[in-house]
This record gives sequence, C-alpha cells and structure tokens, in this order.
Amino acid sequence: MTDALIVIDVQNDFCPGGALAVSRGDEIVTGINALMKDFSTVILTQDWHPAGHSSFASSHTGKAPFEMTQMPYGPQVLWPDHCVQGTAGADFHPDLNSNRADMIVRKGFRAAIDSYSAFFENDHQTPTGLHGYLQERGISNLTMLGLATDFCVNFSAVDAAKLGYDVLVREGLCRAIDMDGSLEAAMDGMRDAGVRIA
Ligand code: VGL
Ligand code: ZN
Repeated sequence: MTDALIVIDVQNDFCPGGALAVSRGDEIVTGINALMKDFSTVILTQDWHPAGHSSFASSHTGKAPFEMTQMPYGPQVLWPDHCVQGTAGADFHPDLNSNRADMIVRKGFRAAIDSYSAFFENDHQTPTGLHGYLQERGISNLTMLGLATDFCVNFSAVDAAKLGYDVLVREGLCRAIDMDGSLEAAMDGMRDAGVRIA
C-alpha cells in the first residue's frame, strides 16, 4: 500500500516516429504493462505543452533544436516542438495500459517554464502537486521508469529522493535521449542523490 509505480512520459512523440523520438522508446511498453500488475497504485506523467512553448527551439529566433538557451530559471535545452496539448503526439503510446492509472500528472503546461520532473517545474520550486497527492495517500516507495532516462526520469527520481521517498529506477524499462554525455551524467546524479538503480 505504500508503493507506487510512476510511469514517465510514455507518449507518442517520445517513441519512434514521434517529434522527439527516443531511440527504441516503444520497446518498454510491454514490460511496463506487465509490471503494473505488481502495484496497487499506478501513476502516469504526461508532457503537456501549449503550442509555442518556451522550450521549443521554434519559439526562439536563430535557435535550432538541441541547442541551449538561458531562461530566467537557468540553462534550458531547446527541443523540437513536441507533446503539444491535444495532439496525437501528446497521447500515450496506444499499447500503454493507461486505464490502470489512478492519477495522471500533466506537466510543462505553463508557456514560460519547462517541467522535466513529475514533482517540480524546471525552476525547482513550482510544484506539480504530486508530492501532496502521494503524501495524502501515505505512499513512500516509488518505482520509476519511462522516457527519457536522462531528462524526465532523471529529474523526477532525483526530486523524489530529495523529498525523502525511497526511489528505485528500473533502468531496463527506460530509454534515453543521450546527448553530449547526458545519460552518464544522469546515472551519476541519480546515484549521488540516493536513487537505487535496478
Ligand atoms: C522530456 C525533453 C523535453 C522527457 C520532455 O520526457 O524526458 N524531454 N520534454
Ligand atoms: Zn517536453
């Protein structure tokens, strides 16, 4: 009863053919569905940006996807347009058993700020409400997986560990973007934060 499975951003745009495709991102869906059977609580996160979101390179003149920019809250990678609210790319992968979700956390819906973590936006301050939800339900142990290992899974797992949760990341049920060593940095950062990796 104190455990939850948190499935991060298993959405069409992060799967092959999507706008910000993560290599082999679709491979994890069957395994995630199977693992859901071991949990009484399943929570999904959904990247959910308005058109013209400030994390999109297309919103910044002279910038290309995967370049960096400086936001008021710090450095930010600029992405191809992805997971725009109400589009097919923002939908969960069609085979993901989204019916199992008790709760769907949407994030990245404020135009001026990106949100990798399921707990806080990229200013590390604005809460999504997930912590309050878990606390009210008495959930203290989190298993996390999904897309992408080095961005949304990483930020979510590190924030969860900092908030005091016992956190396990199932690496085999994650896939990474892996730009400029971001995967290795993320794995080190998660371990340093006390996240267990299986
Ligand atoms: C993600 C980049 C931009 C993710 C979301 O789900 O890891 N990455 N938006
Ligand atoms: Zn996004």
